[in-house]
Order: sequence, then C-alpha cells, then structure tokens
Amino acid sequence: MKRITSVAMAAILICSGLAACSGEGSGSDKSGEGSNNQGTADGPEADPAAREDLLWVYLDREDGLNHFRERSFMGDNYDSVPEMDEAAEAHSGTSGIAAELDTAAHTWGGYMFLNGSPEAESDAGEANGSGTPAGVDLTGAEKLTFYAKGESGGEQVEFFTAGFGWEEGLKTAENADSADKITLGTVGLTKDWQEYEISLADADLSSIACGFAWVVTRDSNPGTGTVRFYMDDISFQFAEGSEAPR
Ligand SMILES: [Ca+2]
Repeated sequence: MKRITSVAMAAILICSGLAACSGEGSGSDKSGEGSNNQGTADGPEADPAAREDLLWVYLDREDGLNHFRERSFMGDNYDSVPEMDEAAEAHSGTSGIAAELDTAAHTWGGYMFLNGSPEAESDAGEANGSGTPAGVDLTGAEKLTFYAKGESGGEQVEFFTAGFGWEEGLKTAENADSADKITLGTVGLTKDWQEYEISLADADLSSIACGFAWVVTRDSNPGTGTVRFYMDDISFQFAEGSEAPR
C-alpha cells in the first residue's frame, strides 16, 4: 500500500516535533477511579483498568497504563497538521480522544500511535533513542478493541494496527513491525459510541511499534470538509485469565 511508505516517512519527519504530545512523565494509575465505566458495579471486571488481560493503548489522557504514546501524523499535506485532543469526551473514565481532518486541505491523513520515536538513523526506530527497539512483543493478543463515534454520524474512517515499516506487503525498514497492517477497513461511524474489534488471529505480533492508527481520506468522505470523530478505550485483549505484558 502506498500509504505505508508515507507512514514511515511521516514518522521520521514528524515525530521529533511531537514530543509534547507523547504523554510521558505525568501518567498516573487511575485503576481505582473507574466511576464511569460500562457494566455492573460489582467485581473487578467492572473496572476495565483493573483487568490484567488488557494492554491499553489509550485508557484516559496520560494514564500510566497507556502504551504506544508517541503520536505521528501521516498524510499528503504537512502544512496544516491537525492535532488530536486527548482530553475530549469520554466513552468511559475521564477522557477520550477527538480527532479531525480537513478533507478540503488533505486528500488523506491520519495518526499512528507508536512506541517511542522512530529515528531517521535507525529507520524503523528505537524507543526514544534508548537503543531498545520500538517494537512491543504482543504475542498472545487475540484482538484489538476500541470505541468510536462520529461528530455527526456517517464519517468514514479506517482503523488499523501494525504495519509500521511495510510497503505493498514487503518490509521496507530494518526494524519493521513483525506483521503488515491489520486493518478493520473503512467503517462508517455513528453519532453514538460503538465498539469495534480487529481480530489478530494468526498474526506475528512479536514486534509491533504501531499499536493503533486511523486514516481519513477525501475519497471516502466526499464533500464533507472537516471530518471529526472520537475514540476511547483502545486496548489489546489477551486470552481470558492470562496476563498482558506491561
Ligand atoms: Ca477513557
């Protein structure tokens, strides 16, 4: 896919400028504060933050349980890079993510949620220059789940995981993700929160730098102008009763 080339380039070009968006430093474990969660109030399962079989990409803004905290814009126009608001309306907990793309200014664009800053020298990257590969071992993860909704309903958005450093089915970077892009495809969002799921069956998840990503295209949203939508509760689900890596 042509997009992945641009994905890799986007990460290299943009990541260093987005350090402030990476959500590092001030995270806190709010595992005892799940007052607005779905489900019943009794038992540990009522609080999703307490579940050990989940690895969170995004629970709440700057939550200590979040992974893949680097935000990297990808697209065909870097003159007007839209920022995401990570303290926006929540599906559960204290916050969710609001994202938008002006399809009059961009033919396509989106964000990857990465582990660390990929650096030009190492191509697919190190985790924040630490010498540690940016890929996370997610072996055992069965699916990625998240909630999303549109500002008005009808917004067409593609969601995927993995695929960092891949192009047209081939690895193009030394430390490319162990799996090519695993996509939900482009889905039409509704005005109310809906849960979505990407099955990870049979994928090699031993080294994944791109935990989550979204893309909006002009072609999928003709005449729409700015496409605005929301996401929350993004997590990798491991087998029930097992323990997700931390
Ligand atoms: Ca939340």
